[in-house]
Amino acid sequence: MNTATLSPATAAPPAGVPVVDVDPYCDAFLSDPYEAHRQLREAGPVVWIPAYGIYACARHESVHAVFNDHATFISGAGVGLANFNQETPFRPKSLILEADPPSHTKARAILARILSPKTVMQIRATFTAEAESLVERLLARQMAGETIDAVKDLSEVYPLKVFPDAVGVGDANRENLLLYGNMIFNAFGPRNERLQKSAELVQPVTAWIMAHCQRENLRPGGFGDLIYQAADAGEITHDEAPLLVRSFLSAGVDTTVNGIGNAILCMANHPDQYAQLCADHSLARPAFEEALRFESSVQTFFRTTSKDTGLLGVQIPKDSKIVTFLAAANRDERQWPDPDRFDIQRRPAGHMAFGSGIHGCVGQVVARLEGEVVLTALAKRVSRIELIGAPQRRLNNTLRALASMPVRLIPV
Ligand code: 8QM
Repeated sequence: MNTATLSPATAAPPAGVPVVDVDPYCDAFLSDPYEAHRQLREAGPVVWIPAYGIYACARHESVHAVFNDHATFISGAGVGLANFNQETPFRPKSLILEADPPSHTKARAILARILSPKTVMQIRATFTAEAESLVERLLARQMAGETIDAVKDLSEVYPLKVFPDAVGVGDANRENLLLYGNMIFNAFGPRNERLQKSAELVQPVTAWIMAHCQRENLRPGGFGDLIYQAADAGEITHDEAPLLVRSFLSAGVDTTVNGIGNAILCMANHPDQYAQLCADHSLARPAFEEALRFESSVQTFFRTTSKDTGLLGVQIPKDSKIVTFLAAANRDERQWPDPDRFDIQRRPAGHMAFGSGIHGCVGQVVARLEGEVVLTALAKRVSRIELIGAPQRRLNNTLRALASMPVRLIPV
């Protein structure tokens, strides 16, 4: 891949904007981002990161402001570091993520209808049964002497079962969805070695993904087929349908895999909190929500300015890239009391883990369902989650991801 288009490290800092000299894509930052997040918040509502020549927001107030002015802070020029006004996107642009009104509005309406609360009511029983049977199988394997990995055996397994089932994708080779997710979330960052490595594996995976966006490979009545029904009804063209199905396969797996993985890790690291959940299963939803605030799956997204603008006292010229640190906003002491405390009694409404505004996660009802039913299934059958080895992170340019988490599940 060509690295010559990296924003120059020499880009002159704009006058009057605080400079924060961090590399949000180096191993140290990604391994433990929270101190650097604090530094970014402290420096001001809008700062400059010279290594990439970009503006950055890490406070809740500024992240919220960017997401809620979609006319100034556009998505159509890409929501990663690359500016699509200046370079070609690495894949055809998403019709929803990398789009602005009015075309975004049309795509969004279709996905919002498919991923509605009514749909969630229909899939709830199946999603619950799958979570319960998975936990049961893990306990049986553990009883037979196996060590359980809460990532490899649980947080990767569960979404890879229920979500592609709902979309209508066949069983074979679903792990391709994880390889694809790892690549596209790396691709929102710079063209570094991390992206390079994940992209090397991806060519056959991309072909598999595109094949599974075709109607003949999607179960009639599944989410994917419903996109084609919208095309039949004339809401989008038949050419656009596969690209919209691709959004399910891009956004629907690696995000929930890590949302669930991070939530389980929070529970293992905070046994007092897990005990509260075991005592009151109705805390599963707020517990998952707090885990999203505490360890946000998606750490960063970019916007591009459509015009010269001012943001909380800082002047930003047209066609600038601005990175929003969702995860830093979620630990902003200006917004949350004692933000570094994981507390499932907190009701963290207004967290930025699903974004905000017109691009706020359209699949969040399904994501929340998955998190809720997995935590409930655990709370019913497991009284304690003990780490029996150091959890390993999978460093990704955008995701707060896990590679492994060996655990002992203490049955109730
Ligand atoms: C991130 O392809 C897409 O439409 C798409 C890809 C990734 C996401 C969203 C949409 C936010 C989870």
